[in-house]
Amino acid sequence: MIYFLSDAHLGSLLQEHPHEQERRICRLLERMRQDASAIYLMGDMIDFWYEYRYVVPKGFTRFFGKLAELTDSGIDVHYFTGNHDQWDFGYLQSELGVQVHLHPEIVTLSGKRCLLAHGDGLNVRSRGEKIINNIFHSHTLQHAFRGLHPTLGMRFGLRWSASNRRKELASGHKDYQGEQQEWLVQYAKQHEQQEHLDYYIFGHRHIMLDLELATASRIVILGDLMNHYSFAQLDEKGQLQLRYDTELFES
Ligand SMILES: [Mn+2]
Repeated sequence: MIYFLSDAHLGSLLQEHPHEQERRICRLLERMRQDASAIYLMGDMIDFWYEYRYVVPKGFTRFFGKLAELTDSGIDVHYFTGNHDQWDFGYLQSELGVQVHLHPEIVTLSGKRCLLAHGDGLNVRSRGEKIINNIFHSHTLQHAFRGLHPTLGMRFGLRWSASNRRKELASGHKDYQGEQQEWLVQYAKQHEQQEHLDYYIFGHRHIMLDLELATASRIVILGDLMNHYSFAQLDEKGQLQLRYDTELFES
């Protein structure tokens, strides 16, 4: 079985019970370990990650420990960076043994062609998000940020992240907006016109969506690991299913 999960936003200032959340995610990963051939973390697992030259953000001990345990036991763990945890410069790979992916990828899994992406930066409508994305990827700015004392950098990052989330929650875009308004659906539809794929798998939106596109392909948005505790699984026959963690523990 191949599993996909995203958006834990571990360490978020808005999380009321951080250790409970982390333990729950570890239990989920431990249950997946029983039959996983690969696990894909699809972005924003950490609310604000920035790898300094000699220092990394505190926390995530159980989560990181679990990831190291998974990779040590021979399971492929893929770590797609999201818009909150893209500032990794090799630490996660060397320390945890995960394979880090900085960009969307098209891969064949269980015989199915899949586009895997966190989902940020694919907004075909908003130029604003593209501009922000370019700024965040700018080497000059990354370099400047790296020179800041971590206390300042982390304070800025965590506050930026929390205010981002508050804005999202207040904007009324929290719930599914319908095919026309959901730009990840629009992105998948546009991509289908160029190249047919079986599955489009995204995080980022914090909604659970499993939608058949007209072209006999499907888009799955994974929900999150803050409220939904949802994930997707792809079996050996190529069947993709979106589930809750309570379902996993029942089976
Ligand atoms: Mn995101």
